[in-house]
Amino acid sequence: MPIPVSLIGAPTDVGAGARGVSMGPEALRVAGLHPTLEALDCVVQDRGNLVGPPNPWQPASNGYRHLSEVVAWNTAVHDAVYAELGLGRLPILLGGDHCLGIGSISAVARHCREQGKKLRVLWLDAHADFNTSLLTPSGNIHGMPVACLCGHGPDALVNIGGTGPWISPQAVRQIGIRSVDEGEKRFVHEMGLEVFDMRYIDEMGMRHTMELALAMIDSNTHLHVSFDVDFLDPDVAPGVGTTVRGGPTYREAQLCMEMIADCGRMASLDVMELNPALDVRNQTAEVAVDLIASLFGKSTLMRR
Ligand code: 6HN
Ligand code: MN
Ligand code: MN
Ligand code: MN
Repeated sequence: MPIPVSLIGAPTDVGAGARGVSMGPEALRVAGLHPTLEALDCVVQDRGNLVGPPNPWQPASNGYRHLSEVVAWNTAVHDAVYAELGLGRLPILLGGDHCLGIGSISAVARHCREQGKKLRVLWLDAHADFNTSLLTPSGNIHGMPVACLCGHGPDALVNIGGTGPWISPQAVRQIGIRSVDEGEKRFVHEMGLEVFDMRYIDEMGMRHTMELALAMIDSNTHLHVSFDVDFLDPDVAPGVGTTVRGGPTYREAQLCMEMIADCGRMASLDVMELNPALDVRNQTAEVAVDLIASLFGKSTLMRR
């Protein structure tokens, strides 16, 4: 059965600490995302790019940079993702910085709430993105989306598209984490987030990690994958704003994506933080497209 997929571009960097991820959607298109998915039995509609306010490049105020712009962009993302889910389509959000995970996942959670579905969120990232205005070292809201979705953030973001909090920490599995701020670390433990950090992956391997991260997913579970491209080791993915050494290799990342595909429950996806301004010859976008192909069932020998 072909999978109906919708591409939604969100060309903004209002939540980030470096400019350039606003060019991410176009870089993914140039790297051939649309034809790649079609070759994998998806029926793809590219909805084009959302529009929102420009990046005013201001310092933080009350612990947030660009809060009103971040709210505007996330509102647009929420509405677009929610509409695609209502059409029975699988939305792929092309970021854009990771603050947009708030709009995307709130829409997914709203859809699940209405459909009586369970939600599992896989957060593939070098960072936990669990800061609050009091904990953040930067004020950049791309470091806060998971906390906001769990109810710890400004009302305008916690209640986007309805009455939040949209998820509980128990719905989330974080994979690849290797950079967490001091206060953020305490808050992650306090809230009981399940984190498979790089130390865990080093010791136990990606296969065991993914078996646990995907455990208890059943036919009534909506699996959302939020893929921050800085999840990957900078050797294979230099084109991101916040590189952190020691991430998954190309093969480890492929295995991660292949195991997600095998579970057969992925129903929405974010591809975030790709920064063409820091890339060389669009190689990071190409790697991302390659990994997305694996998420949709491309594998070396076997077909689904
Ligand atoms: N991302 N923890 C740092 C901060 O400023 O809060 C970095 C966040 C990076 C966020 O890559 O999506
Ligand atoms: Mn549905
Ligand atoms: Mn992130
Ligand atoms: Mn990150």
